[in-house]
Amino acid sequence: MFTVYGDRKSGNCLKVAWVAAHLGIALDWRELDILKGETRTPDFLALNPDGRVPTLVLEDGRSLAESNAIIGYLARDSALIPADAFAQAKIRQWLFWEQYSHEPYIAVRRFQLLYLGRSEAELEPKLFERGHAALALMEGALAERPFLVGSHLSLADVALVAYTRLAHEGGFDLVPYPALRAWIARVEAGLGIAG
Ligand SMILES: N[C@@H](CCC(=O)N[C@@H](CS)C(=O)NCC(=O)O)C(=O)O
Repeated sequence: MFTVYGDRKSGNCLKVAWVAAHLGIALDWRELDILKGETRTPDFLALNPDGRVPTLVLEDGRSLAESNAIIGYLARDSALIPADAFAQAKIRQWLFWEQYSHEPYIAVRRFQLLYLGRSEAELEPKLFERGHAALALMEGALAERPFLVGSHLSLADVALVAYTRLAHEGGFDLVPYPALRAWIARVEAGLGIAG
């Protein structure tokens, strides 16, 4: 069985829990509290020198970090990754984009407001501007198709829904993004997670 070190407040960690549940993969989930520094202990750093969750550990002791690498590994050979090479490349496009152009604004703003207790005035304006730019880009894509890649739920949807569905907790109003809201509901239904 796989062991996963994670924090259920984290969208990055929830991606792993959702993919495993969706594919019927059993996980031994070890909950760590990032706010208490539990990812920076010597024992945990021996597993992942980057000191972050999620971290997956295989039965033979090998470990894997980075949420999108982990879900890609768990979902290999599943319908979450279509066989078509271009569709696979599009999924990777969304996964890289999520880490560079979406999560650093939407998830970080949520973390600073919700967990660090900062006020809106204390936050860098760039987080709000670039977060909305990411949401607008997704709205444009989802106005044309039901899922990010093709017409079925894929790993791209799992990765992107993690923080998009929590964007309101980061101060992002989703009312101006109707296609995005409909997509969130579709992905939540596909993954069987509460709306
Ligand atoms: N790019 C990484 C980000 C991982 C990450 O930043 N994890 C946060 C929780 S969302 C964490 O472990 N923070 C604790 C720390 O930095 O000590 C991924 O997608 O897995």
